[in-house]
Amino acid sequence: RILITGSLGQIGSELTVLLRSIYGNDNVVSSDLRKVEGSKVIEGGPFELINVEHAHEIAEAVKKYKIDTIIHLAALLSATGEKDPVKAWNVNMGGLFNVLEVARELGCSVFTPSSIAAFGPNSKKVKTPQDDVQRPTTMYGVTKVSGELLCDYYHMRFGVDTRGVRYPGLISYETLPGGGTTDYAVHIFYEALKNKKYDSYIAAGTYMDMMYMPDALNAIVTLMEADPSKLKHRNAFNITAMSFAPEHIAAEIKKHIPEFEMGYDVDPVRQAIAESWPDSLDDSAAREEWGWNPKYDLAAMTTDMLAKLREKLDIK
Ligand code: VAH
Repeated sequence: RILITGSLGQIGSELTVLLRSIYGNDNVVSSDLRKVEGSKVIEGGPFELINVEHAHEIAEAVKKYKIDTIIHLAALLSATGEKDPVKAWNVNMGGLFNVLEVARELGCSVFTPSSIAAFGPNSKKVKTPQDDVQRPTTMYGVTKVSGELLCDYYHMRFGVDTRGVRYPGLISYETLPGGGTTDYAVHIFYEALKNKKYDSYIAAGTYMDMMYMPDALNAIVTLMEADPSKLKHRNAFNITAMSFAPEHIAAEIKKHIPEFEMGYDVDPVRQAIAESWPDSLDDSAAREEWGWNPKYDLAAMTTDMLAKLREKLDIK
């Protein structure tokens, strides 16, 4: 059985539904800090209230449901983390440490995501290699690098089967992301449909790696089912599907909504975070070691996002 932490988040809310469709509702236990009545995550199968800063709550759920795999998603993202770095450290590192300790004691595998945020200003900017300098300048990035090292340690020292990917910005229509830097690429779709205008808080010319949620979810299933003997890396595979700047996604949206107008109202804090990250990743290691192969590029994602959001927002 699988336990997912942070099930009500941007990734968790969709991963829970997907894994239940693959492995069966009762084999996927969702959890989060709080309950949201009526959410598919809660109605569709077993749910537990878990604060990942409390190790015993994780351990109790693992014992209760005989969990063998923990997918640990509960974390504060980059912009939120800069508003409260102490909380970001406590939740991101405290939570991960607790998950790894429970996994070590009770024999679970662990998937937890890292991020392009694990790189910093002196990492190679374009086609950042799988193994490169990592001196991130956000607390979120510090927790991501530390998390990668902690997961490697628990694998090396205790044999815990830890795996993970470095996600780029994730774009989806089910659940709004909470406090990321890349989230302009999600908000732009809502604004384009509702107001035919969007003022980007990230400046033109600022490249970041991005990925559509279906590819992001598929990466978790494929990596967790991969033959471990083929994995030279483990916790921090670079993966990406596209790299673009705000003007590129605006131009793609204009192909569908010609009257859409893109404006800029740059937020210095999130702009500085974005500029400290790579422009693009080299994801050849993931492709070679476990067959990573994204399906959605900017055009395909834009077409699907607009169609799904028109339905969700009931906009013709
Ligand atoms: C953020 N969406 O913006 C997250 C992600 C690579 C970006 O880590 O913080």
